[in-house]
Amino acid sequence: MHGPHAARRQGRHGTLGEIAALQVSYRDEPAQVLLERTSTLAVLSFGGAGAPGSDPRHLRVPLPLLAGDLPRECWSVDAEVSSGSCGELRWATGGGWRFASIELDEACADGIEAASKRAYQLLIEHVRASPECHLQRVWNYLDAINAGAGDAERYRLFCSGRAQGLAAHAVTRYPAATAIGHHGPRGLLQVYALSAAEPGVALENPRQVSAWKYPREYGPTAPSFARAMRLPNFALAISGTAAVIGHASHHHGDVGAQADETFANLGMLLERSGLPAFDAESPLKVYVRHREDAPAVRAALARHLDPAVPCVLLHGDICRKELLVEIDGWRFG
Ligand code: 3EB
Repeated sequence: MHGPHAARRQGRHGTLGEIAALQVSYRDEPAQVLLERTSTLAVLSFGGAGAPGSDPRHLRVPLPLLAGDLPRECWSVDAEVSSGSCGELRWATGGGWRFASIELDEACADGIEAASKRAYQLLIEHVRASPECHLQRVWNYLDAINAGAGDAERYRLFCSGRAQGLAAHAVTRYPAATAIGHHGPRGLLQVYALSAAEPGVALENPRQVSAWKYPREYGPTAPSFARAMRLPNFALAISGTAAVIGHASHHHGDVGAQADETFANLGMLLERSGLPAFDAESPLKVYVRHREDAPAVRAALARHLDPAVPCVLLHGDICRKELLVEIDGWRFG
C-alpha cells in the first residue's frame, strides 16, 4: 500500500489496520473517467445538470458552481471499492470507508419534515448494519430552505425531521454536517454521508455554542451536528461554518466580514485539533447565497488562504436568512 496518508495507518493505536488512505480532491475529468477507477468511492458533480448516473458512486449535487472552479469532487481510497443500491439508498464501500446517499421527493414523503426523518432513518439503518457503522460526516441539501415563517421555516422543519430520524435509532453522538438550500428540483431532498469502520472523535468550537444547545429562538428542535469530526485516519472533516459567535449570527449584510468571522471559526477548529493552516490537501467548499457576492468572497479567501488550497464556490442558501456565506471542508495530513 502507498499514497500520501499511508503512514497514518500505522497510527497511534493498533485498531487502524483496516482503514485505508482516503483522499478528496476537486477534478476536471468527466465523471465517467473517475468512475472507471476501482479506487473511486464517490464522485460529486456540481451543478446537477444531466440524467442521474447509474453508478451508485456518482451523485449530482444541485448547487451550481460560481464560475471557473473544477466541476467535480472525487473521494478515492487506497483499496478496491464495491457498490450497490437498495431502494432509495445508494452506497459504495472500500478500505474501511463507506459513501451512502439518499434522494427523496418530498411530494412522495409528506413534506420536508417527514422526508428528513425518513432519510435519516434509512441512512442510519443502512450504516448501522454495515461494517462501516460509524457515521462521520453528512451533507444535506434541500430546496427553499428559508421559506416559511418562524417555526414553519423549512430549515427548522428539516431539523425536527432529522432529530426524529436520529432519535429513532438512539443516535446521540452527532456527525459533522452541512445543511444548505439548493435552487434545483422542487422538493428534492438530498442527503449523503461518509461512515467508517472505526469511530471518529467529534470536536466543538469554543467560540460557538454547540448547535444541539442552541436556544429556543432558533426553532423548536436544535440542529443535530458536531462542529467537526476527527476521522479515524486523523483527517479533520469540518462542518458548515459561518459567522456565528456564541449562538448569534454576526455582521448582518456584510459578506466580507462574515467570511472573515468564518475563518476565525475555522482557525479555532484547526488550533483545537493541533493542525496547521489549510494547504493543498485541504479542499474547501464555499457556499455563497448571492451570486453577486462571489468577488467579495474570493477576496476574503485570498486574505485567509494559501493560493494552493483547493476551493470551489457554490451557489446555495445558508440555513439562517441573514447568513451570506458558509464554508465546509477537509484538512488531511
Ligand atoms: C450554524 O453554525 C450554521 O443544520 O446541519 C452549519 C452546519 C449550519 C450544519 C446543519 C447548520 C448545519 O448553525 C448553520
